[in-house]
This record gives sequence, structure tokens and C-alpha cells, in this order.
Amino acid sequence: MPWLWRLWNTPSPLSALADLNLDPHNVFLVSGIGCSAKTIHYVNANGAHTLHGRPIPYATGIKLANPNLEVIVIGGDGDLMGIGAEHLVHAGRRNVDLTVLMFDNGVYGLTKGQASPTLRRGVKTKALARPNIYDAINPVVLALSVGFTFVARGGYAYDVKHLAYLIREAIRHKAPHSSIYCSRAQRIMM
Ligand SMILES: Cc1ncc(C[n+]2csc(CCOP(=O)(O)OP(=O)(O)O)c2C)c(N)n1
Repeated sequence: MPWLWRLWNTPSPLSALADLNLDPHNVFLVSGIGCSAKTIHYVNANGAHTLHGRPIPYATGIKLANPNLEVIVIGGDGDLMGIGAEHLVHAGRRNVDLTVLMFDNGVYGLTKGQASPTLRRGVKTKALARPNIYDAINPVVLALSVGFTFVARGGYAYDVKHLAYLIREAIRHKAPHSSIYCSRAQRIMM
């Protein structure tokens, strides 16, 4: 399989794609903007690096145009829970078979200085001038309430085997609704 498995010799959770014997030309990764969005450049499959908050509508269009593709959305918690939250809500209630991978680090990693909607109230990260003043959204509760039928959260970013397992199960899940996989960690490396 011509996948690019290893980044700086680090095993990747996206080895799930090889485990499932998917051909790279049948996989389409769609990302928004952010550190997490760069993932698509490290995987040897089709990919579109789109706009901040908009990977889900792009991915929906790609899936509708070619239902045979395995379409995977990759976004940050700012991307999918902030500016793009409305798209996530409607992806949950529509009959589009997408897998959404959210890299949840609690901050706007690329641009800095801003809490994401998943950061708990009162937490002060390195790049925040003051502790966060807002309550957090719980992405798992949100995803369940809008109709996603496979929802999972990884415990720790460096538990690569577990993340690969969750991604594999999310892609395998073929219910009439989309699936979401959320990872909660201070730092995510893939
Ligand atoms: C419409 C729009 N608004 C704002 C930005 C600036 N911007 C780029 S990345 C980013 C935040 C990314 O945070 P997140 O989605 O959590 O991803 P991370 O970098 O933490 O992986 C912002 C605000 C943009 N590119 N486009």
C-alpha cells in the first residue's frame, strides 16, 4: 500500500486507512485552516485544504458528487466548534456518510492568543493574556444531540493504537448518518 505511514518515524493513527485496505485514490481528506488542517499534506491520498470553518460543506459536495469515495473531514476545535459549528450541526442530521476527525486542543493553535469553544472556563493557557471567561461546549454531547450515530473521544494524543482503532471503527460505521471522532488532548501529533 503506497500510504505515507510515518512522519518523522512516528507511527500514525491514520494507519487505520491501511488497516482497512482502502486504496489511496478512493480516499478524500478535507481540512479547514489550522495546525490540524495540515494533516492532509502528510497522507498520500486525495486532499483539499479549504477554508477555516468550511471543510464539512466541501466534504458534503465531494461525497454527493462521488459517493464511492471515503470522505474524511479533518478540523480543529476552533474550525468545527467555532466558525464551522453550524455545518457540524447540520451534518449530524443529514444523510451524508462522512467521518469527521476533530483535533481538540482547547486553543486556536495556529493563530494563538484565543481560547477555542472547548476550553473550560477559568483555564489560562500559555498564549492567553487572561483566564478563559466563557463556558465550554462539550463536542460529544453536541454531536449526539444533533444525530451523529458514531461518536467517540480519544483519551490521549500519543496513544496511537487507540486512536487508530477509533478511526478504523468510525470509518467502518455505515449508518445513515455521518460519524464523528473527537480527540481530547493537550497536543495532537499525527
Ligand atoms: C474566515 C477565517 N477566520 C479566521 C481565520 C484565521 N485563522 C486561521 S487558523 C485559525 C484558528 C485555528 O484553530 P483550530 O481550528 O482550533 O485549529 P488548530 O490550529 O488549533 O489545529 C484562525 C482563527 C481564517 N483563516 N479564516
